Amino acid sequence: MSAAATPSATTDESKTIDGFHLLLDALKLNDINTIYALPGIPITDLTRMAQAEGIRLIAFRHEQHAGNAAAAAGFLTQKPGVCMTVSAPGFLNGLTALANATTNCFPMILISGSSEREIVDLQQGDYEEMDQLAIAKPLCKAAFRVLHAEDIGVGIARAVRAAVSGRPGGVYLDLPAKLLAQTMEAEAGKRSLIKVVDPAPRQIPAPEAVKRAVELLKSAKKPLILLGKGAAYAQADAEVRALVEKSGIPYLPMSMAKGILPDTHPQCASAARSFVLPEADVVVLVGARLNWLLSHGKGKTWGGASSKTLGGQQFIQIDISPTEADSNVPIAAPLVGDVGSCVSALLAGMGSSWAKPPAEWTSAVADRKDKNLTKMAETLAKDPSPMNFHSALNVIRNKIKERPDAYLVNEGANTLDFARSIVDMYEPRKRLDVGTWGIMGIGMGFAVAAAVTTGKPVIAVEGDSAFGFSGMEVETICRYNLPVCVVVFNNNGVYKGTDKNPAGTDPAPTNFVKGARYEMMMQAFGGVGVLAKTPAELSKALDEAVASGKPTLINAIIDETAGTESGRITSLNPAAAKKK
Ligand code: ADP
Ligand code: TZD
Repeated sequence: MSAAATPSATTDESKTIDGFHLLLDALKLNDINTIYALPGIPITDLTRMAQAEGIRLIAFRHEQHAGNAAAAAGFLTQKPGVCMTVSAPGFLNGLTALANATTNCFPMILISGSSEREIVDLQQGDYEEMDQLAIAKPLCKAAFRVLHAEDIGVGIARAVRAAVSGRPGGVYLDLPAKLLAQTMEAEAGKRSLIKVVDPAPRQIPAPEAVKRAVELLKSAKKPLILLGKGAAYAQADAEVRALVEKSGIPYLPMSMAKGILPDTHPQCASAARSFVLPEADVVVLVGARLNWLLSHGKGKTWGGASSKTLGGQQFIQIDISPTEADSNVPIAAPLVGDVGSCVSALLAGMGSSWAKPPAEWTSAVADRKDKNLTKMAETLAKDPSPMNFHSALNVIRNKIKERPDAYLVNEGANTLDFARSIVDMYEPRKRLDVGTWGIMGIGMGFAVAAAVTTGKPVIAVEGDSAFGFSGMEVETICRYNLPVCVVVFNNNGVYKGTDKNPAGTDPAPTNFVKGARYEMMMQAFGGVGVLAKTPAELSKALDEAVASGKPTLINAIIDETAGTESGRITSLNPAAAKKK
């Protein structure tokens, strides 16, 4: 460590170390080489020193996007993504991302500077005073505060372990300003740091649980495998593929599990989703929760007579969290452990002479799928003017087919729902989207993280409303010259652009300025901006963006009457008692 970069070590610099450097050394010792941050009191020097110490520092314009970047980096790398913020408002801005990461089971650590404990605890009115630890606690997996320099090593070790072990999630680490300037003897400081050993140990399922699951699967006449983003996160791609192919069972990927096997795989049942869910008799959930995205495992989606009734399926659930089973419907065969270990154990239990599912089932699925794919091909072949979601997404679909290594970031309502079914993914963990909460605002943060952690091209397909939540980060994309192409699906509003205010001259709540020139935002910071009104123009601009790697924003003009309110989740809108 260079003595020059240790401004707070006063007397004999070579023999002392301060909190700033202990923290950076602890992160480096645990292979954390990137920090997503927004500087200010008390972490400005920390961000500078991180750079001086060889950590990549990506500075954002708003903490939520730094936090989202950290979360996506955690999902992609299985290492906790680290976000650093200032106190109170900066911390709160980062907290949404931390809570979202926890909801999505992504490992991240939010490190926030905080004001002086004595003043905060007596509520004497400090600069940015807030009891951040208390506020963070209920919103994340774990929260810690470090008060003494000699405990920094333990603090980082606990944060890393809490983030990645078991069900991954977000961890908050509170660092009062005074801590950073504390000094201690350098050798003792070095000894106080901990390199965590095996922070996310494999968790092997119990043999009797495996046997139970194999027996149930053997009895199935219409089995189905459902892959979730836990399976994508686990990076057990070969095991999952072996399970699907050896068993011969049709599978359905949740949106961020698309690409674990290519969506064009013959056993992929995505195009027959509404057929396989109610029809299946035994369902193997692999890293997927039976939450709202799967209609809680019951009701009409699953063949139940009403919204609360069970469809009669039996479930095998592979999950690292022992409390996930039975959260919505009874789980006949829970398999608690990591996806790699559980799937390997299932494969071993299935033996070498596994009978494929009855042809009656697999051919019924294939028939339904073919029918729906033919219908989809007809829709995609149309070329309406102005473009609609389908004709614009067909361009994205072709590009990802040509460049399966590219990342697809996706948010919006119709833009999200249509892209999920139209754009096939071919490689694991290439699709990053609104996740479990269906949250808007992840776009630019996720795009930056994908570009920074992999260097691959990133295509962010954004509803115009969705883009607005993180749009200022196009400056960040330009500043770091990242290979990100943002495609804004511009239909002049939230969902659609056609709402009218019946009672005045103000725009309706879902209206935006018509004909907005989003591409000029990218141009303002030196990137490439293109207005695209046809699929040919969109395709040309996308080709150039991906080939050049230059920060690009394509303003894709979409028919403002296309799409529906809330996309595919219209039914979640509460119905007004009195219709106007
Ligand atoms: P999706 O939204 O794709 O359906 P969810 O986020 O609902 O997926 O579910 C992911 C599940 O995966 C969570 O219940 C989580 O506990 C689990 N999970 C995360 N990582 C692992 C892992 N390595 N092994 C097993 N399960 C995991
Ligand atoms: N705020 C946050 C943080 N998350 C949300 N999901 C919403 C608000 C509500 N919301 C949706 O669920 S989708 C959406 C909002 C505001 C934007 C839809 O408009 P869009 O997409 O222009 O992005 P489409 O493709 O034109 O429908």
